[in-house]
Amino acid sequence: MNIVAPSPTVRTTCPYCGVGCGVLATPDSAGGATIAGDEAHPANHGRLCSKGAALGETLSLGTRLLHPMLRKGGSKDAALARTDWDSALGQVAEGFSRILERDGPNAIAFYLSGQLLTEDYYVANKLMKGFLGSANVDTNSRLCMASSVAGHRRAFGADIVPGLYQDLDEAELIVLAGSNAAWCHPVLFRRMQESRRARGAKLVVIDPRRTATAEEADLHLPIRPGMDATLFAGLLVRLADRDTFDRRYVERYTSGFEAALARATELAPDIATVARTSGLDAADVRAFYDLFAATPRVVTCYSQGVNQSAQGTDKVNAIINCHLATGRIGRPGMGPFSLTGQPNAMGGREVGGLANQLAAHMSFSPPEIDRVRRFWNAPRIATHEGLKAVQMFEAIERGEIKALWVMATNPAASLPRAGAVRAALAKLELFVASDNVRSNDTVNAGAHVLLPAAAWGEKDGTVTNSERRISRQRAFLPLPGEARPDWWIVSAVARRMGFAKDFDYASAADVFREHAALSAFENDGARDFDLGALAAIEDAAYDALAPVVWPVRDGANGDTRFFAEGGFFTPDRKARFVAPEAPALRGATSELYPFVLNTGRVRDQWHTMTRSGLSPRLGAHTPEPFVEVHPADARRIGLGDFARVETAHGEGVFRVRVSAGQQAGALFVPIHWNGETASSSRACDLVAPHTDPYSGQPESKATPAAIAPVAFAWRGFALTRASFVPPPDAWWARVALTGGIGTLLATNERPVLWRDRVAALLRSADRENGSEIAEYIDTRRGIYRAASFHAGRLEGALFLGPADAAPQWDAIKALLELAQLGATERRLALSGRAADGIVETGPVICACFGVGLGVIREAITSRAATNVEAIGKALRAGTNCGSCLPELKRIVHEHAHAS
Ligand SMILES: Nc1nc2c(c(=O)[nH]1)N[C@H]1C(S)=C(S)[C@@H](COP(=O)(O)OP(=O)(O)OC[C@H]3O[C@@H](n4cnc5c(=O)[nH]c(N)nc54)[C@H](O)[C@@H]3O)O[C@H]1N2
Ligand SMILES: Nc1nc2c(c(=O)[nH]1)N[C@H]1C(S)=C(S)[C@@H](COP(=O)(O)OP(=O)(O)OC[C@H]3O[C@@H](n4cnc5c(=O)[nH]c(N)nc54)[C@H](O)[C@@H]3O)O[C@H]1N2
Ligand code: SF4
Ligand SMILES: [Mo]
Repeated sequence: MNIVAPSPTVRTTCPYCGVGCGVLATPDSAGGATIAGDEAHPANHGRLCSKGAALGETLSLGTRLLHPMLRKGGSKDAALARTDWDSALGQVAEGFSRILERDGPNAIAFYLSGQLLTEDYYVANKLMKGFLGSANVDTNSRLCMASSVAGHRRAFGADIVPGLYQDLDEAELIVLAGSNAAWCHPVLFRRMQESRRARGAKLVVIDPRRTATAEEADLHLPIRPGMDATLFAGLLVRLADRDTFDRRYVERYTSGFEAALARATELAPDIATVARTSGLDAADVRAFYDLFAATPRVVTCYSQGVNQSAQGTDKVNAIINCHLATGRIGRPGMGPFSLTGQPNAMGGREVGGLANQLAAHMSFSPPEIDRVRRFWNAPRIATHEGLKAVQMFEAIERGEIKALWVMATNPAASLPRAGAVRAALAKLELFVASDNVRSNDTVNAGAHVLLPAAAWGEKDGTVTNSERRISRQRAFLPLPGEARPDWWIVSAVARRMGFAKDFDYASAADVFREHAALSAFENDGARDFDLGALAAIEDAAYDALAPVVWPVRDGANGDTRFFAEGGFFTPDRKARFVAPEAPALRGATSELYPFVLNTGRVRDQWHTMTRSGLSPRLGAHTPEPFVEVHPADARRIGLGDFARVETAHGEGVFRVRVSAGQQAGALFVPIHWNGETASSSRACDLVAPHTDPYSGQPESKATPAAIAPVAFAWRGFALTRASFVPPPDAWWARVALTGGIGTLLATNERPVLWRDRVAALLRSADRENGSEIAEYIDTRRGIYRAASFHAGRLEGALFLGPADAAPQWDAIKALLELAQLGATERRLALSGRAADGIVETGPVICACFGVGLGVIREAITSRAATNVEAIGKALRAGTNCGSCLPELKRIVHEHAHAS
């Protein structure tokens, strides 16, 4: 008898956001794992948000790229065919060598990602910058953290987040600027909420939209898009003429204060001017300024509403100015705090993965180039900055870059002007993509070589979170198929290009030691980023490495804060105040494009959905792409259920959501949907490529746009076991369901005409093997329904009906989960109506326990549970990860006001 040993639990780190929560993964014997929060991890103390908690649902191999693939003949229309590692690596090495020899280092580029591990990132950066002689290595962090990096470097002389998460526990005022932390950094947001409960800390949220985060705030400032620098300039003016001004700190440790104050006074002489330019109530502005001035323990967190702006760096510096002027930096409970997005956005910055950095927080000054060259023993080191992401893809478009390797990012869906990016990719002579999935918008833009990378759970290495804490990601699953870690893939190519001894790594630990050694090389305290104490770490100690905040050098091992007593990394060791330019959005609205299009995230999806999109739990919260519009605009334009949003760069069709939380004249579209998950709802097709002059980060939050109603006469859905391909002119959006896939449909083609597609829809609808199709046709009302059954279970269903009585799938989708349908359930499969006494679940609010809006409303109206705590007790909603607590509160509130 075989006795299967119980699988050990592995400590690892969540692969989603920059909070960097510790995760306990216990693999099962079927390729999956049970997931729990790690109570010993200092970032989350055991908590996980909805995305982290659902990680177990994203481990299946159905969409994975498991073998290297080549497009024969190099044409983008040729089919991809499986190949072996030897041929694939040979193609990549030979192609890069040939193009480098022929056209020089400006003709090649790597485009990397904050979802790579530090070790992967290090090896890719070293190969390109040290051995191929080009600094055309940029990363999706350019779209994400670049303005914070540039702002930190301008103010501090180095890219440093000065504080720690503990500061949020100790702050008395937390300001969130351009951050929807309740949805995007949920575990950290809960930590803030606890601090409010425990210590009465106040929360101010600065965001044009009334987000789930803003709803929780003591004060929400619905700022006019782009105007943050004015608001913080006004704050600087107020701080300067009060006793909160820290003259000692400013005189000893900073320079440039007078010039910054003079500019601030021009931009924001008084509260009335600030209120007028930033579209805020003067009383709110005053309340914010008074609160900030009166509260020494203040942390200002900021994220993409600040960074993703053509003046993002100025916004960052306008915030930092206020902390420098009050000396509120680097001490418990105070400081400016850039929230990083991706799990390893920070690690990428540490290795130098951006085109304007060289390595280990060194840039392109001659002594630094020489130092890195000697450390690497580099034959051909890059001597100047490379192209930043947007410019890199423009160079591809112009045919100047001829070979590109994309790793762990989906630029054809996430870069501004994504339609043009797709077209540009097709021009490449060599286009290599390393990814986890077989199909995404980038791969489908014509990649010639696909390299199967190890995914979360299979790969091993380190990531650094928002507070500079390095944590291990550890493997708990075997490598599937022929997948390999990214560092292994890059090293194998490097060896084939003739650099065998310099890329002779046997493990992630090998790479980490070299990275740590470089950080300490000729450092002696001159550079902030220093992992010297880890440079000789043994394999076993690396495997066991506990989460640790850098610097990690002898004499500084622990949770270090920076700058309480100066010590900046500028030549004179003083911080710089920076005078911001007058704020203005780069793209001006016009008669043709009168709206400002904002883009961002929803609670339960991650970026282009390649992983979160596999989870039925996560899909239930927001199953379809939408555009959010203010009620007055919706009325004026006569918007119905759907709208077309158009900009100078592209267009898309979205479900309309009318919300008073949106400003008049503004639109919001989520970034997640793409060519794999919807027919025509790609946010980045619409976005302008305007970039910040210092950081190169695009203004992804403010593109001039037009919106117009779109009418679909018929609506419905398909439920299938495998994906369903709707006809080309239908609108559709796809979502994972337990046991299958749901496709939401809208069409102008009469439902009965869809009958022709039923066979394709119901894959196993083959009477000979016992499948049967049942149909319901009502030509007068325009209703068509079909369901197919095989061996007693539901194989698929297609429901279409008039738009004003659109069929709902709530009751019927659960049938996909049943192994055997009884007579009632079979009737239900064709009627779609819930049986008496069963409440329709509606859109899922609590992802952890699958509790829908319908059920929550029913509990409130029946008075079974009328507040958030009681709902938790009765339905469990909100009692696990807490991501839905802000929404539960709103639902309770709405009912209280309605009744
Ligand atoms: N659920 C979920 N969480 C995520 C991610 C995800 O995909 N899904 N991605 C992760 C990543 S990589 C990142 S970078 C972070 C991003 O985290 P956030 O930055 O919090 O998220 P966003 O939704 O991009 O944008 C934040 C807010 O900026 C506001 N904003 C727009 N313009 C302005 C402006 O001019 N001024 C101000 N003050 N605000 C403005 C928007 O209305 C929006 O609510 O989230 C991380 N966490
Ligand atoms: N309009 C607009 N555009 C935006 C933003 C916005 O707010 N508005 N936000 C920007 C921001 S902040 C970000 S961070 C980007 C994110 O945009 P992307 O990075 O393009 O989005 P992802 O879906 O995370 O893409 C990651 C890809 O890498 C693969 N992958 C995951 N893990 C690994 C791995 O370990 N190895 C390899 N080789 N592949 C892996 C996944 O399958 C997926 O295909 O989008 C940016 N674009
Ligand atoms: S907050 Fe959620 S997504 Fe972010 S690291 Fe923690 S569990 Fe993962
Ligand atoms: Mo990001």
